[in-house]
Amino acid sequence: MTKRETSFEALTVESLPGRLGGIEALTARIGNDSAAWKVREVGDGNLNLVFIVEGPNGAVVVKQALPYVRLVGDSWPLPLKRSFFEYHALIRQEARAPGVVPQVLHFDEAQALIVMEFLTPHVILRKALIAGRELPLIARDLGLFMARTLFRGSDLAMPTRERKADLALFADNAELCDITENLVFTDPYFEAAMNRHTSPQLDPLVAELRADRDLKVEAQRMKHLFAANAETLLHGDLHSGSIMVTDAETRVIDPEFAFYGPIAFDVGMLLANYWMSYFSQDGHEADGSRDSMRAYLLGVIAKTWSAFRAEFARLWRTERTGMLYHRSLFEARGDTIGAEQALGAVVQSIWHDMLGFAGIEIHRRILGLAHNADFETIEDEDLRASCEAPALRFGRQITVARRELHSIDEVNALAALIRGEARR
Ligand code: SR1
Ligand code: MG
Repeated sequence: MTKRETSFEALTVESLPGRLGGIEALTARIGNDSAAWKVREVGDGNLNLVFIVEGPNGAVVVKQALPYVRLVGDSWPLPLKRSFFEYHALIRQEARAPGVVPQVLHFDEAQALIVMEFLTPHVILRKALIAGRELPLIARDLGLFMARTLFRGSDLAMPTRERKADLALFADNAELCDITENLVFTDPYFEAAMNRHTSPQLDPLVAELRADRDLKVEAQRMKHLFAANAETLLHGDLHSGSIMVTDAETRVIDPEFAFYGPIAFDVGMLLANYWMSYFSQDGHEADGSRDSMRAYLLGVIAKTWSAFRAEFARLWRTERTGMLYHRSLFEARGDTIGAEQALGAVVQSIWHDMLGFAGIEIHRRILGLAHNADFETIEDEDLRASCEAPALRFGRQITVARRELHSIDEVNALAALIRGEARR
C-alpha cells in the first residue's frame, strides 16, 4: 500500500506505478504487480497530463491536471480543482445519458487525478474526420447525448433546489469559464497578445472582421448570454477533440469546462467543429477528392440537429418535471397545444443562439490562441488560408444573420455557397 499523498505532485511515466500501485480500483482492473505495468504519456490537449497504463489484465487512463496551462507553460497558472469539476460532471453525465462518458474508477482530489476506463479501439473524432473517415453513428449518438444531458440538467427537469445547489458548486469553475469568456468571445476580435492566424494570407480579412461592428456586438451578446444564462450543466468544451469513436460507438470525454450556461452553447460548439471540418476538407485532398466527405459532414450536421430536437421534444413531453413551463399551466388543463407552442419557442431560441455560438467558435479556432488540427495539419499555408477564409466568412454570417436563418438545410446551403464562391 502506498502512503496517502496530500500535496500535489505531477506524475511521470517513471513515478506512476509506485504512486498509484496501491489503489485497489486500479489494481483490480489491470493487475497487482505495478512493476509490470507499461505506462505511456499520451496527452496532446492544451491542459493536462494523460497516461495510458497497461497491466497484464487490462488498461486504464490516468488524467492529471497540472497547475498551469500546458499549451502555454507555467506563466499561465490554472487551478487543479478543474479535475474536481470534471469528476462531478462525468458523474452527472453518466446519470443523465448512461453509457456515453468513460467509467470513473477512482478520483483523488489532492492529486487532481481521475482514473478512468481506457477506451479502445476508439480514436479521437477530429483525427478520424481529418483522415476522411465517415462514422455512421455520431449524429444520432451526440444528438441524444446533448438533448439528454442538457434537458435533464436544467430547470425543465431537475428539482429547482437541487439545480441551484449544483449551480453553486460549478460556479467555482470560474477560471475555466474565464478561458472561454476571453479566448472564445473576446480575443479573436482584437489584436490580443496570444492570437495568431495564417499570415499574411488572411491579414485583410482579419482586419475586416475586427472592424466589423455588427459582428463584435453580436459576439458580445453571445458572451453575455454565456455568462448570464445559467440554464443547464454544459459539457463546456464539446468539440470533435472531446469525442472518441469507433464505427459502433461514440463516447464523450473531457468535461473539465463544465459550467451552468445556455443549452445552445454545447450544440453550437459541436456543429461549429463539423462545419470547420467541412471547410478544411479542401486541404486534405492529396489522396483524392473529399466530395463524399463534405456531403457526409453536412448530413451529420443536419441529422445531429434533428436528433437533438426530436429527443429534446420527447423529454419535454415525458420528463418535464421541473419548475419551468409547469404542466399545471398546460397538459393538466388539457392544453397540449400550449405545451407544444412553448416547446416550439424554446427550441427556436436554442436554434438561433446555437448559430451565434457556432460562428464564434469558428472564429476563435482560426484567429485565437487555440487552433484546431483540421486546419493546422494543412501544411501549405496558401491552401490552409483558402480553407480558413470561407470558414471565417461563414462564421460571420451565421453569427450576425442568425435570426434570418430558419433551417439547418438553409445553413448548410450557405456553407456550400460560401465555399463555392471561394473556389471559383
Ligand atoms: C488555454 S486552453 C485553450 C482551449 O483548450 C481547451 O480544449 C478549450 O477548448 C480551450 O478554449
Ligand atoms: Mg479538453
